[in-house]
Amino acid sequence: VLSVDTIRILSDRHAKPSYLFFQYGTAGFRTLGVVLDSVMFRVGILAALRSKKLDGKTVGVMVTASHNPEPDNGVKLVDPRGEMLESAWEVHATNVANAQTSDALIEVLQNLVKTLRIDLTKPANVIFARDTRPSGPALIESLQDGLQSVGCVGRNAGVISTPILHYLVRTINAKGTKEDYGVDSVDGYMEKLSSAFLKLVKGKQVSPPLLVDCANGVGAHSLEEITKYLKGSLQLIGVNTATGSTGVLNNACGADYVKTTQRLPPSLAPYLKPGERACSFDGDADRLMYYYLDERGQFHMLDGDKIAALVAAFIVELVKGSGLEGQVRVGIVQTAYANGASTKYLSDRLPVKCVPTGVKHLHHAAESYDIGVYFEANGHGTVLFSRDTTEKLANHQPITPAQSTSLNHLMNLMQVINQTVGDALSDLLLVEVILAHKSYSGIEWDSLYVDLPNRLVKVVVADRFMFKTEDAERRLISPPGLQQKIDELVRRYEAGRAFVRPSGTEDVVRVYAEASVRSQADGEYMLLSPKPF
Ligand code: 16G
Ligand code: ZN
Repeated sequence: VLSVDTIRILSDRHAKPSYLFFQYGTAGFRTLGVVLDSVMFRVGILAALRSKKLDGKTVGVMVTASHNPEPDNGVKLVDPRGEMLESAWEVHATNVANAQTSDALIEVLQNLVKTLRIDLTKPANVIFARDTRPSGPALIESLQDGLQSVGCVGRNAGVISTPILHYLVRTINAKGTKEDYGVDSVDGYMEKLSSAFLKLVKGKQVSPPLLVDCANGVGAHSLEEITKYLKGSLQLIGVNTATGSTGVLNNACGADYVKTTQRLPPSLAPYLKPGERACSFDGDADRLMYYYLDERGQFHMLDGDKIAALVAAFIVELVKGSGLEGQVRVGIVQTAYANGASTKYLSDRLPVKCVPTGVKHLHHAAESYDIGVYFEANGHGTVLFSRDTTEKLANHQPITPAQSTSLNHLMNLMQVINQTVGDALSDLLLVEVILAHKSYSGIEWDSLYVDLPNRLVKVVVADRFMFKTEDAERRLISPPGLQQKIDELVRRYEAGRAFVRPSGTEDVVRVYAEASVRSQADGEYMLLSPKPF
């Protein structure tokens, strides 16, 4: 049974503010860091219970608010294969977080143990980490109290990026199995990525020194580490690496700034020369945005859609080159935010699926392909190789030296890619490998297709829960009549497309529009004149 007295004593020290409601959403719990104490304590308990339920497999807890402002914080659970928490448990998490008193909490927990038939005699293994936010250390202590209240010690992985935590969870659980995923340490991660990278770029001309905007977040640490392993083959120059300063995280820098403003972070302007490319991580280093200045100094963005196009085309080429065409199907997953031009480019070549926003939906859909490439336009994405495909590649007998080379490249790509979740550092290495192989500059990469001009704005409404969508968020079913109005507007514009969806992370609805001409994509938006992005 649960040691009710211990839980009560510790829970009283982490009382829930009665006026707040917490929701486990697309990004876990996320709100102001100062109100998250009770949530952290309870997530500690829940993580331990989830581990017990999964027969003692290791479960991850990541404390971060990603690209959000510095005072925000959040927490999400990571399942044993390094994936997002199973959705059924999102509801349990919400219930646990909202029990008003310690007694109410104990009751919710006891119910959970009973209905889910959790065997409390099983061990609980939890690994946890945080990003660089100032509110992090105190929140980690609350989390540890939660773990302790159910007799779980947990492993503190310190301050690391979200994708490294996902990697650690997977490696710990895969250890000693057929699906071994590497060594469960930051060094193991760096070693795995960098050694595959070095093999892939051997004898190739790699990028000149590359500026990497770390958003003043934990990605700066990853960048510093990987530099030691890259042995000068790729020079990465960190900008916005001030993780010790307050007030700078994600401030006028980082992947989200680039995507939403479609601008160069001002802090990079002194360094980036015409013709050169650079990239930005977000605050927890799971998103990556590339961009370059053309010869006239004009800014061009290479977002998640452009990364998907680059990566998918390269993988298809390698699959063909290995002699596996027809045996290994490559597919793409996007969301409604994918630029229409990218969808056209990709669907002319490959199967493309559209799913609702949120990594768990993309990841899940990508699992149905032999090799599934998924990217959100915002720069979050990765590539998944199915179990069968992994075996097929390992057992495939190439019949020519060229086939053997392609196959080797594919096997090494699998090692560079963090298959658990989007990973800015791993994606950066992946992109640089491909650019080196294709001898592409930013300009050539960009010319795979031309983005349709688009506009994304947020609109404050009285009740965003009135907005209900279907068809992977591309159409509204409520409020009644609104979709017809959108359809009428969109019909007036060439290559027009627009959708409205309620945000899962902010109290707003998002409005996206694109058309073949900039003024048209902006058109009706100007009439509405809400706040940008
Ligand atoms: C979260 C999601 C991200 C999505 C974004 C949309 C995860 C790990 N993160 O950050 O994938 O793009 O929410 O936010 O799933 P929105 O619903 O506010 O537009
Ligand atoms: Zn992030």
